[in-house]
Amino acid sequence: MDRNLALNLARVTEAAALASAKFLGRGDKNAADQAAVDAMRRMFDTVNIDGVVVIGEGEIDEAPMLYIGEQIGIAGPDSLKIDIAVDPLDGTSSIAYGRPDAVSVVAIAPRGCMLHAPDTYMKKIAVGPKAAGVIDINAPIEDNIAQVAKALDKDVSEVTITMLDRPRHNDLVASIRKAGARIRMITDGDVIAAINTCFENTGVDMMVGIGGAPEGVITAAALKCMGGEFQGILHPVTEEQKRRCIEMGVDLNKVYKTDDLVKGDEIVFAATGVSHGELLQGVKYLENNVASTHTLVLRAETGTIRFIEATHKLDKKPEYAK
Ligand code: VTB
Ligand code: MG
Ligand code: MG
Repeated sequence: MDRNLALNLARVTEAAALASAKFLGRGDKNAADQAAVDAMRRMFDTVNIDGVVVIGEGEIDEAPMLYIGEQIGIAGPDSLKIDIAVDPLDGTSSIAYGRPDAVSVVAIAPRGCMLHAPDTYMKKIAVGPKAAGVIDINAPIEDNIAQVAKALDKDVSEVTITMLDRPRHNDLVASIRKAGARIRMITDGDVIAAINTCFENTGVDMMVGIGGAPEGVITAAALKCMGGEFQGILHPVTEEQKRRCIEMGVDLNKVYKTDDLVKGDEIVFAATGVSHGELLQGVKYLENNVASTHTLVLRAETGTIRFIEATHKLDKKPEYAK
């Protein structure tokens, strides 16, 4: 895969971040999401790829842009055939209510390498590279905690687990407390929460709990690039969601491991901070109509982890990208 695509992916998430950051704290999550989707879609039109959206904003009839199956990029006869997974704004509520850790994310892999995940919930567990290989989503949480503590050479009381703050996690919380580990709750955004496990300075060792399945694929792409581990089990709630899973040919009992979600190592991933976060700074507005962005770019082939700090002269940008 052309390594320069990595910079183009950063451009795509930067554009979505710049467009949606203006809505911080303004109470309108749909407007923020729409701005991110529009900007991302327009920027993709400048990239030389033959892409198909595999993880996107929904079905063709419900999403005018970045719908599943949409052709993306300026495809020529020599352009790369790829699968694209996008979440132009993960954490729409975080933006609407001025909370941390909203991000814009994109992952790509060669055509046929990404799981077509239904828009249902997924039970998830994720760890960084030092604890890769020791987790098992079907084992009791206390066993996973013990394994991770051992792998990280920490006491159980020092292991920090992050999860979405939702009533559906009450039992999980009780078991973790009983085991004696620490919990860091997040209001939204389990993609960046899982990525945080790969960076020691975030203080987070493991991400667990139930979140979106499409985001599970994107998370797996990121963790694979960094040598972390992700496991997920689809968790449809309604009959309609179960029907959708069966229709899409996914196995409701299967543990989807990192490699099942994204095959091979020709993977490129980019995430730009929209609101302020532990790992990525949010978009900031500086003097003279300049804005700054902070982006994480990953490539699985080489394992390179790159942070890109950019300043953008907004007067010089096309309307859609500012
Ligand atoms: C969101 C979001 C997460 O899962 O909360 C969601 O913040 C689903 O959970 O990042 P709820 O329906 O309880 O909000 C994610 O979108 C992604 O997995
Ligand atoms: Mg979204
Ligand atoms: Mg999302």
